[in-house]
Amino acid sequence: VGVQFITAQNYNQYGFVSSSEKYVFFGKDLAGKPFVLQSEDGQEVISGKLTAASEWPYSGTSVCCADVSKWTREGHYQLLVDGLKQPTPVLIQNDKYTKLGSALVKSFYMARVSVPIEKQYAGVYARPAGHPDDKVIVHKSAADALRPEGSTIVSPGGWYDAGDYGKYIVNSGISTFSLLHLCELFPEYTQTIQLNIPESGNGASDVLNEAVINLKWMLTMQDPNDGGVYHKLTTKRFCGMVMPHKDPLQRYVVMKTTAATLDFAATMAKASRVLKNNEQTYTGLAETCRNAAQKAWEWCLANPQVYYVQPKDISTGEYRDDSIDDEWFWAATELYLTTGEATYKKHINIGQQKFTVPQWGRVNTLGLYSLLSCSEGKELAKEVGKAIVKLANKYLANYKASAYRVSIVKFPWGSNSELANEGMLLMHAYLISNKTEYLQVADAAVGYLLGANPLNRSFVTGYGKQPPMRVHDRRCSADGIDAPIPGLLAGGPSKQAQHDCGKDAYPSALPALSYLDEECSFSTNEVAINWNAAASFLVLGLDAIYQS
Ligand code: G3I
Ligand code: 9MR
Repeated sequence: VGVQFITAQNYNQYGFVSSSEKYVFFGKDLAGKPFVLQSEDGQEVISGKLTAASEWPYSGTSVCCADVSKWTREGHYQLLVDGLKQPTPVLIQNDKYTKLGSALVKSFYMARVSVPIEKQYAGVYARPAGHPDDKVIVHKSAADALRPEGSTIVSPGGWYDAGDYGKYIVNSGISTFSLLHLCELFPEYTQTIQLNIPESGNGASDVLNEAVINLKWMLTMQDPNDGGVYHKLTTKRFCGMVMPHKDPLQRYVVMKTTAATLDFAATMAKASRVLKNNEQTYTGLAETCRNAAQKAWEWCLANPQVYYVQPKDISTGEYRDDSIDDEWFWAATELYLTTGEATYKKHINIGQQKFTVPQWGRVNTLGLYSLLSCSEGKELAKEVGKAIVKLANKYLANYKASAYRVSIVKFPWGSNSELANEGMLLMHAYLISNKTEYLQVADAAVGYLLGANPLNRSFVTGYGKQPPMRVHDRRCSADGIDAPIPGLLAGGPSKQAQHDCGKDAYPSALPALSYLDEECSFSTNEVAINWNAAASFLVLGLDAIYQS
């Protein structure tokens, strides 16, 4: 199968921010050609030459670029390149990233479970309530004397995980954290974000209001008898491509695990700190979260190595993780920052951790982010700063060496979220060092996600010239509306499950080109809360910094 490289220009289709680096990429045949940037009335504003071409091994394509970074004035422009008939429209945005970031967070409202999604908030995407989750069966793997197999628990609310209708604690942890962290790091800015959700105007920020939806569900997943937390709430198998209220399958809570309970503890402890500043709106919730976190921690001390094992009769998402030193670190850190108690502090072993770009199963760096943003973490600031900058420098180097000026070099399942998390890391390096080059790498991640990539497409539904139209999402497939729910980030190119659309369906064996905008492509075109949460942080975090 031939590689379809679109020689047309690849660039941020949403629009550049005035202060960001602005690159427009072209095929190698245009290397060195002169270009001019013109305003709408035909006036030349800057001119220059395209760079020499260089190859991006992940797409096997060679590109050069026009660098129009030095032009910062907002407006609509045209980029004309010698030898190219079509001009490239270039937009420098007035509204920075507020609209895009808000849409990314608004998608969490659209994914709410157990409540109707109402017209006044969701327009054409309004739908009846799905999954009441008021009689969830305790699966054999989760049964004990007080909650025997077949008994039921009440666990409504929260968000659907992804294109499926499961609710998974491990993935909820990092997703909820990312929204909470935005609130903790940028409290004044997040107050200005308006999502038009039922809670809007209640005094708390809408980003927090949305996070609280999932937090409240997470609380119901803790067994009050012992503090342990169920790994997931799920059907035995994935249902068909039907609307939420049409899913006929029985739901279960499955197995308590140490990973889920630690992620729960970390998220609850983090939430407790943020909610403390919102007592008026959420009276008592901060304390509830803190107590739940401590109880979860106690369960983990008594059950330190209970790893998830998928029961034979269950085939939905696993979120299995057998190396949980990073979960211990994260939970201990958040609990220490919330309580100030020495018993947690002694588990904060920065020197013994191998820090990585966060993902659902790699969470220790989330603890570093929290240490950085709390005054209680000050005494560790130097060590924390060093660890973050060391890791960030790897991605800065990737960016500098990249033909597409982007830090991504790996394309696992959800590669787009890998990149969003890299951007989130680089933003923290910027906050520590004040070096703008870190910020540029983060901004370039937005550029790639919105079109500066060899596929020449945006990966966010509803945004950019060529956005995903056929995401793997049951709601989007079954609602009878052509355009998918807006503000969803597609997982992105990956070779991890190229069988999902049948043999030879993918256009290329190269990782960055291994993407299909097809419903069958759950390995590249599904949506998921952890991916949207990382993108939300990236886009709104940059917006907060640009506006400060
Ligand atoms: O941990 C190994 C690592 O040791 C190895 O080097 C690497 C090489 O491929 O693989 C790693 O495991 C990968 C794992 O994610 C952890 O990163 C698996 O190959 C990979 O298949 C797995 O993908 C996960 C996928 O579910 C399949 O289980 C994605 O991260 C995860 O985001 C995705 O999550 C699904 C839920 O299960 C169900 N709901 C939808 C959601 C999104 O697709
Ligand atoms: O829809 C499911 C998606 O949420 C998961 O990420 C994916 C991998 O576990 O599986 C999808 O479900 C498919 C199943 O694995 C195989 N049969 C087809 C299902 C829907 O396309």
